[in-house]
Amino acid sequence: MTTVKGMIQGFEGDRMKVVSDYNVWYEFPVPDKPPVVGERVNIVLRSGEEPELQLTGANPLSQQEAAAKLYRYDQIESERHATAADVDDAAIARFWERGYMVVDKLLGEDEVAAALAGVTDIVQGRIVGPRVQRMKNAAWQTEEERELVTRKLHKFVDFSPALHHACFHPDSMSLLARVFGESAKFLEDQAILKPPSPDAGLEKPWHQDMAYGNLSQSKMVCGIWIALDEARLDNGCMHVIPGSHKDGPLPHFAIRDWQLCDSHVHVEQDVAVPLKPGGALFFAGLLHHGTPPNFSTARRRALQFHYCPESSQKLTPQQFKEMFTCELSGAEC
Ligand SMILES: O=C(O)CCC(=O)C(=O)O
Repeated sequence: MTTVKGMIQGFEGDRMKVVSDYNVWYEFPVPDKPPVVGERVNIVLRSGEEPELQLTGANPLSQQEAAAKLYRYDQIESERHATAADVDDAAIARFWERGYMVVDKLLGEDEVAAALAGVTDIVQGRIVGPRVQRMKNAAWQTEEERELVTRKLHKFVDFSPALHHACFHPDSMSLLARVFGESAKFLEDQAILKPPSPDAGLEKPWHQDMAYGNLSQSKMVCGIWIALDEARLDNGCMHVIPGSHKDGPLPHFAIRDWQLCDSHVHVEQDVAVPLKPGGALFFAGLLHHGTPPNFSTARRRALQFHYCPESSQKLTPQQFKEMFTCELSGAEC
């Protein structure tokens, strides 16, 4: 018999989705007294038998507690490049040193407006095809309510010319080629909306992007996070730990999300990266980063694209386990 820890990830009808610290997904029937999303659970595995779920009753850190304990708001990024054209070779070397760089104006005003129109059309169902992630049991009557329950969009670049343009922007592609020393291969598109609503504008806990299966590559992935609204300290702008990509891959755990263990995060080194609309954070796929909840009344819509060097290969499941889960290392949180 083995017992693996995990968390309640969400509900679908009368089933509950649970993800383990080994990054394996399970489904269980919802009990009479349903647990809360984020509750830590034990999954008991016996050979030849169905997995058994043990509820622990342990409440996850609240959004307020996470915002207060796991982020600081007094260290603000000051190294900034006005445009992509201002990134010289020293800045590329600095990217590899710190694991990120800021370009204050990657997209111009018209490009931001067109991207926002694309995002809104997907949220409101006027563009059909991309994946849309909403709150569980979300209901809405107005367009505004529909937006407030929508958290994430992905797989949209082939459905919106404006979003395709933002993803394959010539300035981004040439900057990525200089960062990688070879041409960039596109991996993934997302829009993360973090609405001003207590249920949907949740924290994205500290993590390394390459710990997510679709970004687990043999060479360093680079993300570009582009603010479409102003991303501020109070509405969940990006936070990073400079240089943390050099710590290498670390085990992730199913706590409030698939994330680094809270106690493994060097919160004292946290640097916040506020951005104006069109501003971008380029960051290495192993950089520790996260975003606190949106407690403001302002929207915080952002695009996030990931790329890797053309010659990179996807990690095997075994390599992924060794690098990013506690299954083989026995790491604990
Ligand atoms: O936009 C956010 O709130 C977090 C984005 C992020 O770090 C991610 O989804 O990997």
